[in-house]
Amino acid sequence: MLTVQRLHDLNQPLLAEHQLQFSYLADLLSRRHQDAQAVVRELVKFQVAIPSWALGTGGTRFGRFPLGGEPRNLEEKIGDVGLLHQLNGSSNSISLHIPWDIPQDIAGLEQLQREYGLVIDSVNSNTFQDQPGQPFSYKFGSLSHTEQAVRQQAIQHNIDCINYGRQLGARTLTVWLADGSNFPGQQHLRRAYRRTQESLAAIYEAMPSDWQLLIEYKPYEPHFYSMVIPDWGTSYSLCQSLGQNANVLVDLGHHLPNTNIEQIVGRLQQFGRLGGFHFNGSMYGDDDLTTGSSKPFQLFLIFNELVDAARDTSVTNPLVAYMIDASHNTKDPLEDLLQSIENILGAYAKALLVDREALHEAQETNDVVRAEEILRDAFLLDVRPLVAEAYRQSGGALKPVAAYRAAGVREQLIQQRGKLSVSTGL
Ligand SMILES: [Mn+2]
Repeated sequence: MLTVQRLHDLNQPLLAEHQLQFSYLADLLSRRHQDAQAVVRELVKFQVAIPSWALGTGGTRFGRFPLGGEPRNLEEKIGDVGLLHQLNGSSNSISLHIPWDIPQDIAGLEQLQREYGLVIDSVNSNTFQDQPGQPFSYKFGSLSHTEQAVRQQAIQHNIDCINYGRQLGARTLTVWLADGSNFPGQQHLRRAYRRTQESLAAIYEAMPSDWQLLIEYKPYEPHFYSMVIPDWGTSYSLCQSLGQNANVLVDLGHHLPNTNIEQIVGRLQQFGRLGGFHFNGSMYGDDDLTTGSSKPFQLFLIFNELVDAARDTSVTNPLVAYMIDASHNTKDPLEDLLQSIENILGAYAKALLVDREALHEAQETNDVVRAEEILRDAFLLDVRPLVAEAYRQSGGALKPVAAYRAAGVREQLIQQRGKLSVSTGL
């Protein structure tokens, strides 16, 4: 952990320039009848959960190149997220993966969470790999498996996840199914769906009434001929069949190239079924790159839909749970997460600054060019002073990545945990 004094000292030399940039932008915005402080307040409120599996190097199926100082247990993972939260004030929650991070000392973990000002927001089940000592294999599926005993084992694992989560105050279970088939004819497509629906219903039944079940979809991988839940339509139909507390989770990397993700986001909000987000960056598929690294305009357009729906009183979508789901092989994972959050906040700030009334008018009068120009005006604005001001108001660093480096955090972590420590995850 950095001391308050250390953060203050790191900010001090940057402060004068920051204030100059912020007041210039605030002045510019007020001429457009927009309130910079109101945007900053929204940014300060915005929180993204950090997954317990993103704190070590990962990211490829072929090899890992640990950089040292990776967290060796859940307690150290909470410490890493606490540090991120200290630097940017935007990562106050953790998404737990079971069984990679089964909580042991509940009282100790709660104490740690309080110290760092963190909550455990969700638990993620894993039926995409076999665990040591597990009676049945998931090689041919889990919740959709042809054999009842395998399905029952997978259902019970999800119920166990709920029970772990309850002890730590979580209220969300996220299910991503790797079930599917690799060859035509391998799996009966309709029966696989029906079995999945029945298994999910059993999990939903066991879930406390103040919890929500988030169902993720993915078009391919690990199975390449068919996935049982390949698209948002399948997720949506499953949620509808389960009840009010089941909602769709959109993972940005889980789409075929060029899919219009912002439209999916808009549709799900229209139906009141957008439950959560997994942020990451994608060039081709589930690449798990830094959020917003290669497609910042797409990220902005997604936030534009989120802000638009949030301001539309006819939309009754539940509160959306924001999480990062990425894992990196070439970057320091903590720096990667700081960059992701910075890009997310930037996209959100720009979406908040879209002149929504003018856009509405342009759309309704079919003024194509004006509508596009309004979006571009907001997108091309340099909102970094707003994001930095949000960090500052949260007690964080004006430039989190630079502060992380200047404070020598990784070097300290290597000293404490060793060069060879390897975090659980993929
Ligand atoms: Mn995901």
